[in-house]
Amino acid sequence: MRITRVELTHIRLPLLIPFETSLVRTTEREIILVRLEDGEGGEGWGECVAEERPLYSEEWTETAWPALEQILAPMIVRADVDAPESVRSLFAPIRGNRMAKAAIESAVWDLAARRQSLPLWRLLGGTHREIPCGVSIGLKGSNEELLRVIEREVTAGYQRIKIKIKPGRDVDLIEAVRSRYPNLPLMADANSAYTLNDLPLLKQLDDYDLMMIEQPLAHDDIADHARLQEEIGTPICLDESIRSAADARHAIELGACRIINIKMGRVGGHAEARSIETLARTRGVQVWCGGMLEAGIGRAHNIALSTLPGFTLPGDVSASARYWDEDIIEPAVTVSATGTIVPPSGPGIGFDVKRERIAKLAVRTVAIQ
Ligand code: OSB
Ligand code: MG
Repeated sequence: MRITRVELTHIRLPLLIPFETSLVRTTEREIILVRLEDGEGGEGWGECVAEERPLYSEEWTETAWPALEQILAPMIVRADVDAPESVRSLFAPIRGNRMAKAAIESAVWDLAARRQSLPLWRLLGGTHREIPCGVSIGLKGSNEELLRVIEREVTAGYQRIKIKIKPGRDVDLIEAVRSRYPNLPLMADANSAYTLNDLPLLKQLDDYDLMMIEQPLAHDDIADHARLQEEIGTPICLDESIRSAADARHAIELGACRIINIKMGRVGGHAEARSIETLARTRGVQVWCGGMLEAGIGRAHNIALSTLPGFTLPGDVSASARYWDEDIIEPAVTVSATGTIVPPSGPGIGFDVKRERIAKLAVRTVAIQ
């Protein structure tokens, strides 16, 4: 297979409701979309999950764009890509830039699946015919507002609720949610807001029967998480710290986590995500699919990835209507009354890309051939 053309489109897409974490309040996404052509009428789509500022990771939209345009797109158009698995080694000499790499790598997977008339999830080796879904709820103005949002999501059928916490807004939030919902599958994501000095507070969270605490300590740390996991009963789930299968192995071997949040973009693509899934499954570590406020193309890739056998816990993959007034794919992603998504049966990502809508949202576009 040859990639004859790479089209990059930067779109601006306003969120229906601002999303606030310990790091940032996001009101509008700046997303780079990748469209590949094989010169034989085939196309493949990918979405770069880099954010508007380098807060969650070093990568952001304005570093991903030149990485894609000047480095990765020229590499892929010059290469002979025998299989989507080989893109990982093609890009291996380039350090970092995982989100940019994943945008192209995932588009190659979509293209390959379409060329074989297979759903992407089947090509990836997925087995689940239905994936369990949770929601990630940002920090809100008050506990009452947070409880109203949780009420809505629980009524919609979502199987677990993740809330964001930060110093000063942790125990009280969790206490409020727990007293209203004693049996709710509940977890908290700190996005690196704590240090080992906060040990007394993190120990207190053991009283609330959380499914897990996500990324309490530094974004690039594994060792302190291992020390923390020895001290607390709540399972630690790592997000930011796991950038590769090697990181996942180190974290598992050191006891730094009992659960891993896999984000295809954070680890450089589907092949690396799959390696982490396999490793975790063989070591008895549960995984789930994280989210990065993706538009439809990224969301479709997350759905496909979530069908792999090791993805046993509800992920942060939820309905398009929670994010956008109109998605960039058709049909929009919907969730059943029991909080599940059924992976589509069409070829590739299995959704139609709304090219006119993308053209309307476009801020800049460039083609590399
Ligand atoms: O830490 O999981 C995270 C969104 C952007 C960046 C980081 C994270 C998140 C989320 C939202 O929690 C998940 C989603 O709904 O896409
Ligand atoms: Mg997280």
